[in-house]
Amino acid sequence: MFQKIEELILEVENFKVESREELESFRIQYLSKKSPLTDLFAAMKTIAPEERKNFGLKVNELKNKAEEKFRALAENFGEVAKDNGPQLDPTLPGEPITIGSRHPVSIIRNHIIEIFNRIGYAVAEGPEIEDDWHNFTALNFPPEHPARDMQDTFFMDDEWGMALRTHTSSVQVRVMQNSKPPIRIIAPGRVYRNEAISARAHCLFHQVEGLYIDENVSFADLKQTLMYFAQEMFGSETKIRLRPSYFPFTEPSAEMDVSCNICNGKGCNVCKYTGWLEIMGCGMVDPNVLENCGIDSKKYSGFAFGMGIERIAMLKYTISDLRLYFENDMRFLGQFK
Ligand code: 2NL
Repeated sequence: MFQKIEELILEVENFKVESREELESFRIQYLSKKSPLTDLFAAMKTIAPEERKNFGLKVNELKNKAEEKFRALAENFGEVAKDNGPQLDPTLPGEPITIGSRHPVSIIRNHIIEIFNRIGYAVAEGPEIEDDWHNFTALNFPPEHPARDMQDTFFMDDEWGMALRTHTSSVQVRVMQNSKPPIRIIAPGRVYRNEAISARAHCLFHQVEGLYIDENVSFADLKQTLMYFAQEMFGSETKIRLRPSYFPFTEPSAEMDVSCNICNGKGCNVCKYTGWLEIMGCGMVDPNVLENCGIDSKKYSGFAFGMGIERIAMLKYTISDLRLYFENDMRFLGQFK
């Protein structure tokens, strides 16, 4: 038996392979089911136990030699095949790739960021899971204040009152605590409310808030900044109007409307025949808020504003249902390039 294996090893070593056909006969002769290897492995059982180990080693040596030779030769012929001319025609047009597109919320968010970058606003970010102080107390919502009811969110039952932030004002609070005026930032991001999902409400939406603090910042600066924004976003003919409003963190406060860009102010069902569309809230930062965040309210003043990105996108693209933003329907998403 051992003698036979030695002979087979020599045969493998000396086997001449000069073509693909010869390589195939080598494979059939030494590596296929019909090769002596199959019989040798089967014979293992019949070998006396004290000789079995050596026998096994020898059979494996044969197997490895044959496999190695086959692998090396196959590679060789592979090389030759390439040199003989490619199987692949590189002049054929490529497989078409479907190119994705940005989500409308991302497109509008980037556009808002770009508009404010141009006038010196930097982007600030912060945690979506926020403590009670940064989301409410610092912003002049004392515990038990009724304005907290309007911003019901998802609370954790812990000692800090951790909750999903209801606005990105909490990011601005952190910036005020950690830096000195002048401060000029916008804070884009996800915010949460405890709302049943409908065409007009969602428990998750996206906001951009802005904050400008320096010496002598006035309501006129607020108005001019927001007019610049409105005209960059909706077109240079856009008019704005400010209506008095209330927020716990600003005084005075206002809602800003832009002239309806669908009917040009003549009245249509999007603007409900008023000619105006509400797009954001704004106001002068309440001195209490500045003091809470370690800024001297005698020396500094500032304005802040906040808008919902979905709302701006709805007006730009005439999207009628908020749920479309979150359903990931490709027929909807593919329309915004
Ligand atoms: C809205 C209204 C607003 C602010 C956000 C703000 C932030 C700080 C201090 C004072 Cl740190 N104010 N933000 C001010 C007025 C309105 O958002 O309707 N957002 C969707």
